Amino acid sequence: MCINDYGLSGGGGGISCVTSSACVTRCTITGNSGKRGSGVLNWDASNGDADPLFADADGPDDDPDTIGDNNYRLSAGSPCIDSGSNAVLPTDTTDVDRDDVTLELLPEDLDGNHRLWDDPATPDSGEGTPPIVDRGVYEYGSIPPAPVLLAAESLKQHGSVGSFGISVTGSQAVEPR
Ligand SMILES: [Ca+2]
Ligand SMILES: [Ca+2]
Ligand SMILES: [Ca+2]
Ligand SMILES: [Ca+2]
Repeated sequence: MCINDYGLSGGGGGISCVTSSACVTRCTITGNSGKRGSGVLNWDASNGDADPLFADADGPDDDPDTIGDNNYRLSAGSPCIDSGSNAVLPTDTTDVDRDDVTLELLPEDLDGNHRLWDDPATPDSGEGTPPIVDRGVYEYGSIPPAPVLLAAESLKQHGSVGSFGISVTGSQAVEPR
């Protein structure tokens, strides 16, 4: 979630607890302003407020409020790389990789690249078995999953003539042979 110059009614910053008590873990919130109200923001040591080093947070038009051109992908050295928690990855309820498996962990980031991906140049500071998920919706340095053969309507022996249909999933180019 990215919020720029956001003003809550009655004051507060990106997070303001009035009567509730929010618990925040493994998040990066930068530029947050003061707390108001009687609620408690449970902010543990896993969080941070360092600049996430987005590739271009205000986009080519240099305006953070025009989000269409803003680029929230991470840059090298971002504190968000390999610092998330694999345990809180949601399941793939909408089957983003179209493999008919919805009980697996979300396999792709917003670009369709591997959601769990290690940046070897960044020490892992997150939780889980490596590779560690990044904070945010993009995984730094990740690549698209390899195309997977989902089904073949029929199989032909080498040298035989005929046609059959196949379906694949993935975002890399596939060369029929
Ligand atoms: Ca912009
Ligand atoms: Ca990662
Ligand atoms: Ca799936
Ligand atoms: Ca790493």
